Amino acid sequence: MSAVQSASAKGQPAATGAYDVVVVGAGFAGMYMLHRLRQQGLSARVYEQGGDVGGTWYWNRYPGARCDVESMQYSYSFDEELQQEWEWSERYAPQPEILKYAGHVADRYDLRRDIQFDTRVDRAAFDETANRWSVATSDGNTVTAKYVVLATGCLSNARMPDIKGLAGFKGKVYHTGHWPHERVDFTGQRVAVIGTGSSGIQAVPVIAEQASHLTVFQRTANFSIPARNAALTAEEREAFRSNYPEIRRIAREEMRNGIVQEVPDRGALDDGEDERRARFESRWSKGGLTFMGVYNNLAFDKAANDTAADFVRNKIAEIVEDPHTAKLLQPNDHPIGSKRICIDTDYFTTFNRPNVTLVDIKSDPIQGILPHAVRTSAKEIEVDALVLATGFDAMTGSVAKIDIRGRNGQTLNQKWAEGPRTYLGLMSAGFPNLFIITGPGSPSVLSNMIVSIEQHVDWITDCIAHMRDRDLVAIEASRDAEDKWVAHVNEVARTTLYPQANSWYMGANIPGKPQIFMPYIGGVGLYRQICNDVAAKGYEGFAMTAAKPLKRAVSS
Ligand code: N01
Repeated sequence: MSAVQSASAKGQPAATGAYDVVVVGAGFAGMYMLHRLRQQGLSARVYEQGGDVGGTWYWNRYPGARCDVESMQYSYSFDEELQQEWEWSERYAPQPEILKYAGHVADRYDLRRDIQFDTRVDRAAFDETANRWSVATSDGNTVTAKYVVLATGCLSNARMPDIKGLAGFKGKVYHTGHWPHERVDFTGQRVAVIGTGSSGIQAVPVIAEQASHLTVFQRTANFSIPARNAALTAEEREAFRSNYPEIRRIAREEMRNGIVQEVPDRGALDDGEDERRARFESRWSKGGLTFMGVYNNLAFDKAANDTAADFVRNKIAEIVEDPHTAKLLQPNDHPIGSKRICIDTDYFTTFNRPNVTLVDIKSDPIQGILPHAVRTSAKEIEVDALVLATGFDAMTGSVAKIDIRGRNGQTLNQKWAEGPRTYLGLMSAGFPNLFIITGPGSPSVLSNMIVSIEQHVDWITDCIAHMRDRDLVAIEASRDAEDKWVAHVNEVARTTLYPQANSWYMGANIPGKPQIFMPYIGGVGLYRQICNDVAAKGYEGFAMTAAKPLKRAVSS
């Protein structure tokens, strides 16, 4: 079935002609963008590669997938009725429930009628005379729009590892970021999981319960904190609901990462050893991302960071019964939190199961995949299924797949060859009327994504309304403002321990990708203030072009 047929089969009209805005992606960013544009009376067309809304939650269906931000906070705040009516079942929502929520939002605001599914945007070119984008899609259509908004997601371009022989493997191969829609049952199978980031760490305990044997191939050990997931009680839900507007305001304005939590009043070295251990212990028992918020200097001071890292390493040694396996599972090559910290349910305990083996591929690298086995330099391990939990070409990968041409035909990929360059993460000089939601140079992946998405969408909507009200036809980031912003993003990152890890934040997981710290680490509150100030000063750092007056016809 062609994309056009499939779009119309879903009751959607095929794209016609000209729109005010084309939005790329129908995840949480694209859906809210569409809603806000409609409220402004603007015409919008959304293109989505997947078969339905949900973005990252549409694709990441692997066993054990759930959000690491608590569900009462990982949800839209733009409509009080919506946040009052939705009933989250658990502290951390499982993927199917988040996808159901996305579907509910699409129904509630009747979004799907302007979304064309199963359709990729292949090319977008800016016409400097008309000040319009021409957008070509995988169904063979081309439409035009005054603005293009990239709501392509930060972790949506799954990365297949370049391992010799992978294509010749005779069993099933799965990628966590591109999981089948049908239920996958590993019962009785010998399974290999390659990769121990957040996805692998969530999937391993669930797969271990099904598989006859599970072999986990670990290149880099990761820090992980227990989620302590549980059903939400009516009282817990009510505690949020009765105070939602204020909780959301605090998340937006006062929290670095957009997640309301206790704010630390001291650094790790301000406490003696016993007091420090007690505090870490209390956060470990509570579980979740807030572990890193116990002290205010864990992201900045290596000696402080070491105290937290040692605490977690000791926990791993206590949990994992085999001392050799425990040693391998203890991360020792990066500060805790400098790679995205993982949140798990029974990850380390899983290595006490008789049907689970850990293979350290740093000391015993994978040489290749055989038709029925994984071969390392020391051994061959027979497996029936391969699970690749090898991550994403993060933050820029999905944008790079689109052939985007701005002024003078320059492509965004050419411009970003040495690393992404944006002003505020929102626009890139030379690409007028092209907005990015949670792009590189904005807090995005270092924050509660929905808080950052709503802030970007609201800012972009206000900007478009401002342009319309003043009859302006183009907006573009200035080179100077962009250079200063890129320098600032790097400068702030350098004050932290983050650049010390080979993380996907740095692009270090993709061979050949320029290594630059991509997200803005200044915090969502400060960042929001900067964006608001820029707008209040008449969009300082952006050049805006007025419509040319129409030439009068000369009459004799
Ligand atoms: O990907 P990753 P992910 N041979 O890049 C290994 C979000 N997320 O999908 O570290 C062997 O973190 C790689 O090894 P190394 C979250 O923000 C959120 O797990 O490069 N191994 C690493 O172990 C997260 O950070 C949630 O040495 C190879 C792993 O694969 C982000 O998504 C859940 C390899 C990749 O880890 C990405 O997480 C899931 C190779 N060729 C994801 N190539 C929640 O909300 C890579 N690896 C809870």
